[in-house]
Amino acid sequence: MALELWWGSGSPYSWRALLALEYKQLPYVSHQVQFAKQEHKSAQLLKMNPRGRVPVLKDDDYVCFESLAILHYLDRKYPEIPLFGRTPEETGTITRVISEYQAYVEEHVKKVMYAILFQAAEGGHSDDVNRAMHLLASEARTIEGRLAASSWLVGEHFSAADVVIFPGIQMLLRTLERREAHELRSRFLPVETNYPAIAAWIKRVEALPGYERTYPPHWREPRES
Ligand SMILES: N[C@@H](CCC(=O)N[C@@H](CS)C(=O)NCC(=O)O)C(=O)O
Repeated sequence: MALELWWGSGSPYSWRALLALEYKQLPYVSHQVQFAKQEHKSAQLLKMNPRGRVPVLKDDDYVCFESLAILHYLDRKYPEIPLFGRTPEETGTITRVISEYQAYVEEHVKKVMYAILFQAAEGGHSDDVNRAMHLLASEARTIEGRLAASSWLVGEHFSAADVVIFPGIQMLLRTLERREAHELRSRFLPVETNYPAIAAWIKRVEALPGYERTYPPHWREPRES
């Protein structure tokens, strides 16, 4: 039986699962769910993931959800092209970099995205959002430092650290391009000037085989603003 993945366009967590499958060169049946039609809350999906969220992976009878769990499952089940390192030390560092991202970065990305996409403020962002941007700029400096020293976030190979962090950074950059973010973006954009090593890393990820199949389809459509 084939691997099957249910995913949504623009979901950074779904993007992780897609990147992992493509990087590991695993054939899979792709089921894009339409958030607008609430397809992620269908009986079939709720049966697999009672939280009604994507991504959801199915491999024969085994169902896995939560993007990080999916990455671990795929790596244990299909170890040929590893995502969690080739040595215990690499595994430790990859896991640490992911943990740091989850502990110190992700909530700020979400805060900025929420403020720009859903509160649609044109200016006068709250202290909270400005603080989140300040913290993000400092965390991005750390990531920039890692990428100035090596091609990938950990070691000489693309890894789960890149898979986890890349979609979050892409979401942030896309959010900052919006008109409503004009007061927030100056520290970040253009990324090539402010964070040249991150910009070069984005290009390296984009050049990976199969990357185009992971790119959120609705991002190719013209934007409202
Ligand atoms: N912690 C989960 C988060 C999954 C998640 O929140 N997915 C969002 C899309 S980005 C979703 O399905 N949201 C639908 C909803 O909350 O109703 C993971 O890592 O997979």
